[in-house]
Amino acid sequence: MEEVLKKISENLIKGNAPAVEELVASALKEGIAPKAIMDNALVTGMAVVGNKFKNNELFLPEVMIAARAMKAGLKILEPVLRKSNAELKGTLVLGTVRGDLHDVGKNMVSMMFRGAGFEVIDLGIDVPDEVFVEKIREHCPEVVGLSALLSTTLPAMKSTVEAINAAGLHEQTIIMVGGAPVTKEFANEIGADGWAPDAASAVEQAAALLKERTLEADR
Ligand code: B1M
Repeated sequence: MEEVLKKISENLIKGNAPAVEELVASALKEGIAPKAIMDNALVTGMAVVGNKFKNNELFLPEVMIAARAMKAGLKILEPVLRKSNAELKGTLVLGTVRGDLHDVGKNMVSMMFRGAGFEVIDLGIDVPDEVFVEKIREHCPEVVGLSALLSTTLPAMKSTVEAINAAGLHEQTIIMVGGAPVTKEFANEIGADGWAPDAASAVEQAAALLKERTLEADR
């Protein structure tokens, strides 16, 4: 691993947000690809934090500080990714479902969609079903993205999909779901259109589903 990527990872694990911000900026200046910085420094650092948390080597406050450092790094990467894709491909309404406060992964999904040319309406965390429904009505997005990180909030994801169906809004939008406990089988079971294991594949999957829909409409 390049030295600067290793340093970003180490500082993220320590929760040193200013250092992460500075190092991400200098990695970009060195010409390292934004995706490499994301995958080989930020995500790898956060994975170490996750494992340490699981093994009781780190506790909640330290995890929160590491998450803040991750966000500081993402903030620097986002405009760079966005600049490379100016053409608007559609709108994404995105949020972490009710009861769930995790937003690092969701923010990465937001960033990748923005980078791919989508306008992203980010509803934040702990989003109730009715807010998803209201915002879909308001923005008529091509894609709706639901994120969940807790096995205990999977039922909230199911109930959001049900609420979108009940409001008659599913025909006009593609529902994508993801997050660590969300499997492809679960996505099928709750009637989501797409599932992706990571932020980059979420964009690819949404683009493929949108293309499929356009072809169907043309037939
Ligand atoms: Co929490 N937490 N947490 N936590 N936390 C987990 C998720 C956990 C796995 C840790 C563990 O025990 N090993 C565990 C869940 C167990 C389970 O349910 N199976 C857990 C727990 C138990 C809890 C609390 C209950 C702890 C407590 O209070 N006792 C509590 C719950 C609070 C709540 O939500 N109501 C809690 C709180 C927190 C913090 C607030 C301290 C903090 C969140 C800060 C924040 O997000 N702003 C936190 C963190 C940071 C974690 C870990 C360590 C890291 C999560 C993360 O940011 N990962 C996590 C352990 C782990 O994941 N190893 C853990 C990095 C991120 C890049 O990955 O979010 O998975 P991820 O996103 C990925 C993919 O999942 C995917 O793309 C991203 C990568 O490209 N993806 C999508 C995500 N959304 C997608 C949507 C898509 C497509 C792909 O389409 C729309």
